[in-house]
Amino acid sequence: MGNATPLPLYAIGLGSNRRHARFGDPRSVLLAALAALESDDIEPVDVSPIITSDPLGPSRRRYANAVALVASPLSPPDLLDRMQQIENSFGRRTGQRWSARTLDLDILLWSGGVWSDAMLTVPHPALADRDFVLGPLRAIAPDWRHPIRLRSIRQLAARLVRPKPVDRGAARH
Ligand code: PH2
Ligand code: MG
Ligand code: MG
Repeated sequence: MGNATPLPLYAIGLGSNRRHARFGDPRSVLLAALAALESDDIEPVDVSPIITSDPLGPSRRRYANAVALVASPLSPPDLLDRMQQIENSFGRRTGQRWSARTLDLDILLWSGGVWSDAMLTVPHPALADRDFVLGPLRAIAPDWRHPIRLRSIRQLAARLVRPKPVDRGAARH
């Protein structure tokens, strides 16, 4: 195969708020996860800075979060499958939604646009509401256009920092 057709591009969100016995603190977990992602058919293109963020939801531990851009011929379900294998190899326990986790890998965006089935929705449905996602994503893909919101990541990030009056509770009907 020649390289005339560009490979699909994915933005992957990484999160951790638990130490790993071998890799160490959440930041080190993310670095180890990035190394684990790289393979014959997953090529890292760019990685954001790693940030720390307050937990959204019931967990009390702070998170390390980052976003990676990867090029891969895998379909969204096949990439998800690989990411879940990596989560499991890092000791992720399933079942408790939003509990403290050693490693969470989410498909955020796909250059193919929209994917929706029983297992997977791309873009990630909460992408535009989370600054621990939009911040790192803006650092590496500010001009990527959200295929449903029809706004760039830069625009979505700016909107989150300065909510429009209509977004505030008092203005809701
Ligand atoms: N992930 C969650 C729930 N809450 N909070 C932060 N700060 N970062 C996360 O990655 C995160 C969260 C569920 O995946
Ligand atoms: Mg997840
Ligand atoms: Mg998640």
